[in-house]
This record gives sequence, structure tokens and C-alpha cells, in this order.
Amino acid sequence: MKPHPARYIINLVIACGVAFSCQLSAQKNIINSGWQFTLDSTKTNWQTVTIPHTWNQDDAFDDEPGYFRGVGFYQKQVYVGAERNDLIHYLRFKGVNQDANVYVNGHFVGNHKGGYTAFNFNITEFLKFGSYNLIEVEVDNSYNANIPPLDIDFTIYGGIYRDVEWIAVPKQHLTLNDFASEGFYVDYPHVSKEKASVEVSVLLDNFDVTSASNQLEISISDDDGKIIQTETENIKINAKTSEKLKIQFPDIHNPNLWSPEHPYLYQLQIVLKDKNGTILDEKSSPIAFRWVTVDPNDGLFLNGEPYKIIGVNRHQDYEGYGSAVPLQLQEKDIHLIKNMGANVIRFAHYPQAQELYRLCDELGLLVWSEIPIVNKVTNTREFFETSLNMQEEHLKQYYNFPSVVMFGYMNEIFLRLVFDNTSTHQEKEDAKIYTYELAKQLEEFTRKMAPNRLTVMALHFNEVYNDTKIADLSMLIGWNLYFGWYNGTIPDLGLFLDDQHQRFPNRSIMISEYGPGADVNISSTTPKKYDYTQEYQLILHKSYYEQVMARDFVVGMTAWNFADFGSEFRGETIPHVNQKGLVQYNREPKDVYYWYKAVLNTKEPLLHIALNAEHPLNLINEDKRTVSIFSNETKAEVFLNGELIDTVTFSDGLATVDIPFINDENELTVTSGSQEETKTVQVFKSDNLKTAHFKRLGINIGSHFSFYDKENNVTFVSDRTYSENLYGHSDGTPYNITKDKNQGIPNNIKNTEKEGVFQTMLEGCTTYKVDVPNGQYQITLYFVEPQIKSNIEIVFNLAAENELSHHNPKKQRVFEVSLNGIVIENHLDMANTVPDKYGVTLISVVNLRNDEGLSVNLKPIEGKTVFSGVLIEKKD
Ligand code: GCB
Repeated sequence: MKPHPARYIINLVIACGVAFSCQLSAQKNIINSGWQFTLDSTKTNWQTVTIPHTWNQDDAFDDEPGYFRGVGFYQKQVYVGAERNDLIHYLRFKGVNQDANVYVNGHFVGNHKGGYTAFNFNITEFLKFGSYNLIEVEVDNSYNANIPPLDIDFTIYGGIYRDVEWIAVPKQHLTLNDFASEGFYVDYPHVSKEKASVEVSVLLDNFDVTSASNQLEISISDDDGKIIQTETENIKINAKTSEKLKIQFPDIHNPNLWSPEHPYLYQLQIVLKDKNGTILDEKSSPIAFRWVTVDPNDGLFLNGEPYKIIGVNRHQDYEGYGSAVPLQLQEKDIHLIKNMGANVIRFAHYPQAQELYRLCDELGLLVWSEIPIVNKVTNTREFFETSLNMQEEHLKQYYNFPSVVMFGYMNEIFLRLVFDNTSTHQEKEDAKIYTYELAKQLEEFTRKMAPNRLTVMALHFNEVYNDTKIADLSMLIGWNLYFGWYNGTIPDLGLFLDDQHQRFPNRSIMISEYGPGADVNISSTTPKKYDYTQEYQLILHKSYYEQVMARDFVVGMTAWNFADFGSEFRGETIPHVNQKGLVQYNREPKDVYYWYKAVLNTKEPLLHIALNAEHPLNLINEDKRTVSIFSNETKAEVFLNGELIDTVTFSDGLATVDIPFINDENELTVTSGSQEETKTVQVFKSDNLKTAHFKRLGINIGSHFSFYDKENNVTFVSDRTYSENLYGHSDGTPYNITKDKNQGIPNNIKNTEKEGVFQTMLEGCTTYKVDVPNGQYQITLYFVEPQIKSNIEIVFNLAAENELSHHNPKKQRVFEVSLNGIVIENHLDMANTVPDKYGVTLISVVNLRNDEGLSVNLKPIEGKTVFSGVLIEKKD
């Protein structure tokens, strides 16, 4: 059986953890448990926490704008036995966001800046042996102009959110002092189908006051664990010095090449022994033979063959956990991504847990890895130094993962500049120069440090990258393109790509981000840009895929984003969350995930009915409903309530079928070969509401989409103009903050989770009628004052910037509300009576008689009325 690298590490920890019997050898303990934590600067009110930990997993999602960005204090006592006083002790922090000061027994040990790379501190001189030792860590996640990232669309969760390790090593060991690398670097001077060569550079430290004669044994084994090559070196390391060794292996003939389809890994084993042959230190790493090149006309080549890369971006946070996500859950992400059929991951916008890169090696996923220099740069020496230091840590810590084929360092670095209304022309010109300068330094540094990787940079849709020539620096350019969302239309993608290719024929390009927001609770038969429907998400992704596949010169595409992720300032239909995921924040797939799987994963059979069986379906005056089915088969049969109603043929993974649902529970079954999927869905179907079976109806006023409200288990249907025996408005227009936006207002609505109802509304509606039968009803009306008080909240709606500046922040409205002539609120003035963006509900019980139906009347007193939704529930 092939040695599993993760298993190897665990074995090492256990073997050495037992009573520290192997005193001379390296030991590693994970010290995550039993930390004391407080946000109190008086260092009181401690609570016991386990790492991974963040203090923002709740406050970044509540109704209060903002989240705590400041200092958190951690402390822990660790016992160090007297017998360990001959070892060198390091603390390794794998991820602390973002500025950390570490103290041992009251002594300052060191500071680390940057929340996404690991750091090691040698703490030996501060330890008391045979005694408890106090470890204290002060962590600061405040905005810091000298630490990237500065300004971003993701939450900067504070805390010690990755493992903390205590590493004790003999006096001679593989260095732990080289930017927290593993102390060795694997290079492949030559790789081809015929032969491959490996070269390993090892950095050894001798902390002893005398010189040491050691032996280094390095071997390579195949994936059956059979050793195929071994090199041994005798070395003398002088007292208190470090030594660098380069070991060149002879060629391996006819190597097994690595690719996503065939992720063949060899294993490298490094053993350091003393002169008696006792093991001092051991390290291992998978190695793989593959080569990647890009060509401006023909795209990417993997092992000499054209290879289109299709995959996703990934952020590391997770619903309920913030950034402190158990590793097992994170690893599930990588499996989900692989199972979707993706062959590439961009770990955006920062280095993520190393264990995930290891999984990419094993499962076969190409990786783009980058540091978080996002949206803007500060022109200070500190910022430049921190950036270069961060890139050095990144390159050194992630160097040995064979899956990593691209190293990046900047994302949309001129975004702020383009939308900056306060700086002068000269200041902006200066910003272009110093930003270019930093990019150039990082590019040169990356090429020098990682000569066998592609350098990459992601740009946003703007000519400034071409004008400044920053787009000519890296070997591969990733364009973050949101045509059909923030700007333009979906087909603009192809036009843009062709234009860039023609104007810059020597550049290799890919699409590093694309995708619209989508909410599984929002649906429409007439999907539109910016409506958060799953239907629009599918249309956009499918078209982008087709446009990329049609162009050989495009290297590939990585969807934004694999999963919904936390972005505190956002106020979309799920507030504080960027909803562009292919899966939800809890990783439940959206429909589009299955569509990708149908197209990309040809190995596992797939059949998926794009219909959420948990949501009651309302068909108002609608005979049939078109349903999408995804499959990697060619044909399928569709049954409704046991009867065959259609046979469909799939094209690009998709078939649609018109289903004549009945007013009841419906069983929809699709079969293809050995596969079958059934969905049972409750349907309320009516072309006349005045029927005895009317029970309840929610209406999403001012909106073309329906919204499923979990709280009430009701689907609020889309709005319409009034027609007899049904429902609708007689006047008013949908309120949209920008002209091509269908979301209404992009804000968290306080006091509710029904953003899908509140955010969209009619403005200027005076009469709304619902022709329900006579009886007693509970009527709930939903309102919110849409007046925008702050522009800051929607800075990421790039297209909206200019329009927003014309918005009148003082606008107010006052109106009277009556139900069938009875006034229930005579002076509704939300701007002056409730907090900003507060969801107001008015609830009344009414008796409707004489076939009059329900009539909601809104009489303006000042300004125009607004009306977001109504829920009508029959009482008798
Ligand atoms: C981008 C950014 C990314 C954002 C994304 C969005 O271009 O690179 O950080 O989250 O757009 O959703 O707006």
C-alpha cells in the first residue's frame, strides 16, 4: 500500500509523543486544545476555546453593521519535561489573522504579519524545563494600511484559525527557520515522457556548540511504496551554522506522469541521522512528474498535450464557523470540487490550508495559489516589505506541492483606483506607478524563486491594466469578468476575449472569475440579470462555458466561487454573504453544481432534476412548468405521477421538459439506463383564486421572481398586474436602485430573514387586489423604507457606483394603509420611526364578504408609497 503522506505525519507524532522515549528525534505535537481566550483588554473574562478559533463567526452575520476588528488575547500553559531540555523548541502557527505577537513566559518572542501563511518561532531560550510554560498570543485583525489585504470582498475573521504545533527537534535538523518552509525544496530539472530528474535542496541547521557529522539519506519510492532510488550524503556541519545541500538523483526512465486524470505520485523521503545512525529528523513529500506550458494561441499544455482548465475559486470559510473550519470539512470541499469534474482550483485570494494542497496532489487538481494583495496597494516601505515577505513565505511553504502550477500575487489591483472619486489625477497617476513597481518586484521575485511555475495575476474589466502595461508582467493573465452581472451582457464575454486576443497576441489569458449571485430560495420562469435566481445562474455559467470552449486560445476558466462565502458588508438576498457559489455556504449544491458535474464528470453517472422538492410550487394561471434536468447520459424518460409524459435528449448536459403538474402532491420521476431520480413536490395550481381549496398565498410584490420563505414554509409568488379572479397591482413600478438591477435594494433588512420579499417592492402602488373567496383571513403586509443612507454598502456593485451618487439620500415617504376600506395604519413613516432598512410588518385579521376579495389601499401623504409583499392566510 502506498504510504499516505498525512498518515505518515500522524504516525510520527504518535510514535514520538509516547512518553518522549525517542528523545533524540524530532517531535511534533498539535497544541490546539485548552486555550484561554478573551477580547477584553484588561485580560479578564477568559473563556476556554479550541483552535481553530475565530471571534467573528457570529458578529460578521448579525444585523449590526461591521464586525469586531481589534485585538484578541490567547494564552495556554504547556508542560515541558526536564528530559526535553536538550532539544530545540519551535512554535509553529499555521494561520493567525492577521498580526500576531507571541510571548513565552512573559518574554516577547516575535511578531508576524499576514493572516494566511504559517510562521515558526524558536522559543527554546524562553522555556523552563520540568515546568509549565505560559504561551501568550496577541492577535490583531484591525485594518492595517501596511498589511495586505487592505480592502476586500471577504470577511477578515480574526483569530488563531489554523493549527498550532509545538515542534521539538534535536540540535541538528532540517531548518525550521526558512520562512516556515519544510526545510527542503524539490526541483525537477528535466521532465519528459521518456525521463525525469529530481533535485532536492536541503537546509540543515546545527544548533550545537560543536560541529556535527551527520548522514542524509534521501529516497524516492513509487506509489506501491517500493524504493526506486536512494542517495546518501555524509556531511559535517560546523558549530552554530547552517548548511545547504543539493542532491541530484539520476534520471528516472519512462516516469509515470501526473495529471488530474492520472494523479500518480512518487514519494520522497528525507532522513537525517547522526554518526551512530540514530534518526534525528525525517520529512517526506509526494513528488510528481508533469510539465505545464502556455501558448497565447493554443492555450495551456499539460505534459505536452492541449489541456483546457475548468474549475473553481475557493474561499476558506464555512457557514457557522467563519474561518475556523475543521480540516475534515475543508477536505470535503476538495472532494466536492473534484467530483464536480473540475481540474483546477484557484485558492483565492490567499494561501489556504496546506493539507488541501496535498489533497489536490493526491486527487489530481491543478492549483493556482496567490497572496492577498487585492484592490489596492499602500505606497509605504512597510507595505512593500510585508508583501515581498508574504510572497517568500508563500513560495517557500507551498513550493513542494506538485499540484501547484501557478503562483500569483495580485488581484484586481486597480479596482479602488478606478472607483476613487476623492484622489487627484496626479495621485492616481502616482498610484499606477508605485503599484506597477510592486507588481514588477513581485513578478521578478516569483520567477526567480519558483522558476518552474507560471506566474499569474488577476485583473478586472478595465483598460487601466493594458494602459499601465501591468498586464504584460505575468506569464498568464486571469481576467475576472462579470459580463451579464456587474456590466454588459453574457455574450459580451466572447467579444471581449476576441478583442484582447487580437490586441495582445502575445498574452496567454484565462477567465479567473465569473458568475452571478444565486439563492436556492429564489426562482423565476423569466430569469434576468441581477435577480439571484438559480435559473439565471445556470444560463450564465452554461454560456460562459460554451464561449470558452469555442476558443482554443483561452487557457480556461475558474468560476467565482465554489461556495458562497462571508463578506460582511454585503446585503444581498442572504445578507453578509457573497452568493456567487456553485454550492451554498453550508456546501449544499445549487443546481448549477450538478450541471457542471453533468458536463465535466464523465466517470460517475448523473441525473438531477432541477427542482427543489422542499419548496411548495405555485402555478397561478400556468398550465405547465418547464423543468430542467441535468445528465451525462444521452436520453431520459420523464414520468409524472406514474405516467410517461416525455422522452428527452440531453445536449451539453441539459434537457428541459414542460410538466403538466396537478393541484396536489406530484411525483416527478426521471429515468435513464440504471439511473433514476424522483422528486415529490406539493403544487398549488389555480387559474381562479376564488375556490374552496384556497388556503394561503404569499406574493412577492414588485418582483418577477418567487421566494421560498423557510420560516413560514411558503413560496411567495412573483408579482403581476391585476386580472379578475387572480391578484395583482393596478399601478406602481418596481423599485430598483439601479436601472438594470432586479434586486430592489441591496441591503441587509434588519429584523428578518425575508430579504427575498422585502428587498424588492413596488413604488407608487395605491391599489393591490387579491381575489380570494369570502372568509376570515390573517393578512401580513411587508414594508421597508428603501432610502439609501450609505453608499459604502454596495461598493462591489461596480456598475452601480455612478448611479448611486445621484440618489437622494433624504428621500422620505409617508402613507396610509387600509384593507378593504378599513385604515390599519394612518401615517406609516418608516424613515422616521424605525431604524435604517428595518423590515416592518403589519398584521390584521379581516373578514371578507360579498365576494369583494382583498383590497390593499396605500394612500400617499408625502412621497410615493412602497409595498414589498403580502401573505394571506385563511383562518376558517
Ligand atoms: C471580484 C473579486 C472578488 C469578489 C468578486 C465579486 O472580481 O476578485 O474578490 O468577491 O469580484 O463577487 O464581486
